[in-house]
Amino acid sequence: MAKPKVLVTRRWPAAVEAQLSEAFDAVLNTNDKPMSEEDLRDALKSYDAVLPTVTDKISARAFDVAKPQTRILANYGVGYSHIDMHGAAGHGMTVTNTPDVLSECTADIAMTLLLMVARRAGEGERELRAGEWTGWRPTHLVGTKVSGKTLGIVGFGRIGQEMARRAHHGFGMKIVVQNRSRVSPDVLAPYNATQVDSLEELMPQCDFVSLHCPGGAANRHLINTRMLNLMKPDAFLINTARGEVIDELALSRALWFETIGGAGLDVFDGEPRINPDLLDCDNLVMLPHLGSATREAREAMGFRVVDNLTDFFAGREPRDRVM
Ligand code: 8YV
Repeated sequence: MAKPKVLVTRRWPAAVEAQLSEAFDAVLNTNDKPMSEEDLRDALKSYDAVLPTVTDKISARAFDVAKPQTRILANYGVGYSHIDMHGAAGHGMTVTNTPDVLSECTADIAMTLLLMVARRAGEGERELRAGEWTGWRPTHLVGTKVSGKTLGIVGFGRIGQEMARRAHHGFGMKIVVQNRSRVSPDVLAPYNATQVDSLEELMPQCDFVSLHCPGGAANRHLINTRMLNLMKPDAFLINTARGEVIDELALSRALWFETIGGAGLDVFDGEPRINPDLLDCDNLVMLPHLGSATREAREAMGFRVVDNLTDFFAGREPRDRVM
């Protein structure tokens, strides 16, 4: 029997590409550029499986194909808001993702941003590299103590829980959680966390707020001017979820006018384009979407995709089916 024809849209870790090439008729996108909507649309016509990443916007228009060949979209990553799920559902496609294997590394990056912005590490590095450091002085780049402070976690899935583990056990932080559904007491207990009913309740009591909810239309601009105004004037906002969750214009104003203490962002609305309003804010640390960027996580994500595909084409239920 012919092997399923599989499109890998970006370069993946070599060990995973090798396995994909062995198990499937895999086509590797060797130029490693984001695919256009047109190319993705064509891909749906000719591949049994498409393996998108966050840079592949599979919009409603891309699904406007009479009889697609594609039966499964095996996403490389946990977030899949770049895939129009109605479009995929309309063609009865299966969609899978790669949860668990990147939770620790993504929480590490959220913690990195939190520490960097609180301790003004980004500002310090920029100053030093610019040759502007004039030496130690008691009032130089004085930041905010992290230990013992209150951390609000928006979205208490796997990554949110890993963030709580680091913050509570490593830094003695008090954890407050907001989640779309009720979190079981057993899940809150290890971090001595309390759940609140709304963001309105969470924002004013936190020294740090870290976003770990899904992106997509439902959460677009969840953090807007109104929410930013509810934050303490010296509180910090961290985003390793999706750029669209924050209204970046509202955030740039809050940073510029210092109505909040600062922010740390790993993701951006319309990335890799960065809203120019953000670039001038000193109290902002920015990273280029590094959440899962470790050798270990990226390989594990790839092998998880291989498992999902293998199960799907063998007629078994893929473990990470999201639709
Ligand atoms: C991935 C991420 O690297 O998994 C996710 O949702 O945000 C990233 O860590 C990226 O999505 C790959 O497609």
